[in-house]
Amino acid sequence: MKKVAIIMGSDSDLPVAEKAAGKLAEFGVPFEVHIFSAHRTPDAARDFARGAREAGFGAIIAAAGMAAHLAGAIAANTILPVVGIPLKSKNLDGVDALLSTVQMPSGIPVATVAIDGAVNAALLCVQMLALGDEALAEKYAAYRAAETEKVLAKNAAVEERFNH
Ligand code: RP5
Repeated sequence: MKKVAIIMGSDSDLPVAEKAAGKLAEFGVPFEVHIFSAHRTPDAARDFARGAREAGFGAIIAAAGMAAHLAGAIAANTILPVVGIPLKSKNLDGVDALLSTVQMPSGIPVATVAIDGAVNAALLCVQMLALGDEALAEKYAAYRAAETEKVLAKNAAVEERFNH
C-alpha cells in the first residue's frame, strides 16, 4: 500500500497532526511524520515534496498555522494529491491559515479541510488510497456505516427522552 506523509510546519502543530496519524493507524495505512516549514526550512520542504512519489507516498497531508504556505509549497513541488489542514492560531483563530491554505491559484490544487480538521484529512487520504485497494475500501465503508449507527443510536436516545 502507498504511504501517507503527514507534514507539519512546527512541533507546536503536533497535537493536531497526531489526530491524523491516529486515524490512519486505525485503518492500517502506513504513514510518516515530518516537520518541514515553507518559511523556516524551504529547501527541505521542497526536496521532500519532489521525492515523495518516488519514495512510495500516495498522498500528503500538510498542516500549518498562521501565514500557512506549507500545503501550497508542497503541492507546487509534487503531482501527488495534497490535503491541507489550516491550524488554529492564537490571534486569528485559524482564519489566517484557512485563507492561506484554501485560496490556491488555479492549476495547483490543495484539498483544504476545516480548521484543525485532522480526522477528515486522514479520511480523505484513506478514500484516495482505497480507489486502488478493495480491502481498504471495505474497511472504510464499514467505518462509515458504524459512524451512521452511532448517530442513529444517539437520535433514538434523544427521541426516547423527549418525544412522548
Ligand atoms: C507555522 O507557524 C507553524 O505551522 C505553526 O502553526 C506556527 C507557529 O509555529 P511556532 O512558532 O510554534 O514554531 O509555520
